[in-house]
Amino acid sequence: MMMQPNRLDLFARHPANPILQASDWPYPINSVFNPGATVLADGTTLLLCRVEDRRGHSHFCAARSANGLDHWQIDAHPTFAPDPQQYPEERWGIEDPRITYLEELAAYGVVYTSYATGGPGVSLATTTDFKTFTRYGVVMQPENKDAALFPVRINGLWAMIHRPIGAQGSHIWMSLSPDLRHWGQHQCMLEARKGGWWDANKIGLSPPPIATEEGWLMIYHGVRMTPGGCLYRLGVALFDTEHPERCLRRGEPWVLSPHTEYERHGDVPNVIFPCGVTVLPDGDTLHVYYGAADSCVAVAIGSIRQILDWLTIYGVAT
Ligand code: BMA
Repeated sequence: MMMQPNRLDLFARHPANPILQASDWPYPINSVFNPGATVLADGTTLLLCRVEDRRGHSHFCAARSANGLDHWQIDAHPTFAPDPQQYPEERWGIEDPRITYLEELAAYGVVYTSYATGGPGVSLATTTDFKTFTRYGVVMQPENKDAALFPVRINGLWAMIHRPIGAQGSHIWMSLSPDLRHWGQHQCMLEARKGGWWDANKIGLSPPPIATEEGWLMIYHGVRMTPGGCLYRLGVALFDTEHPERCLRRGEPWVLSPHTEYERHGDVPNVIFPCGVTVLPDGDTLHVYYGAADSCVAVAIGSIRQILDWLTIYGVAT
């Protein structure tokens, strides 16, 4: 493969990063990271942030901004908190929300990690206003995480991407459902590579899949285990619109790697972990919202067109 180093950087970090941190919060917290993202009907960007308290448990708190970059209005109290009485799977908190607008239901689907004695599982809730939420409970039992819904039914069925933990590596899977409650027809979408690759052994979905003219664009994370700890980096892959279990192209190099001070230092160093992406009104510009070092929130700007072009050069058909 011919490398063109100047074309490897697909995302530009916003100069105001980190855009949200614990000191911005209206109540005492340890850290804020891994936000889900969506654009509301009035154009406001909403981040549903994972907030960790000083017990080490997480809940979600919404932050809203007109331009998705600054002047964030943060809810005065937790927006969506664990409910361990009725949902024991949330006993140790809820983490890493991923938001998808479901036009058919005129509601947002929020898929998140629920954490308790059984390990991390995947739970689902819906909301129309990010004030009240309807819980569906656990939709993928432990150990499983890194899940998000597709915005539309695929061949008549809802579809969800998730990441079960496997003895032979942790790969990205897809499942189908008639009603968002009963899930089946499980298929592996993307396998972790092996050996010396940046995405060997353990990968997971980052933000929900993005609809493009050429297929579903997936931004995923690869975890490299090193003697100095784990490195969380991002890669991209493209999947067939009608059959999203079919990967069309997969990038070989990573596209974003921990580099700045706020990504390299924090509660968990060397982590870039996006759970949210928004597409700007031009239909091309992406705001990728990520947790940096499990401590704060940052945004990287990208272009769908550039990523698709890049995949034709640096991607391989699978
Ligand atoms: C993953 C998830 C993320 C976290 C990352 C790095 O397994 O638990 O919530 O940001 O590890 O610690």
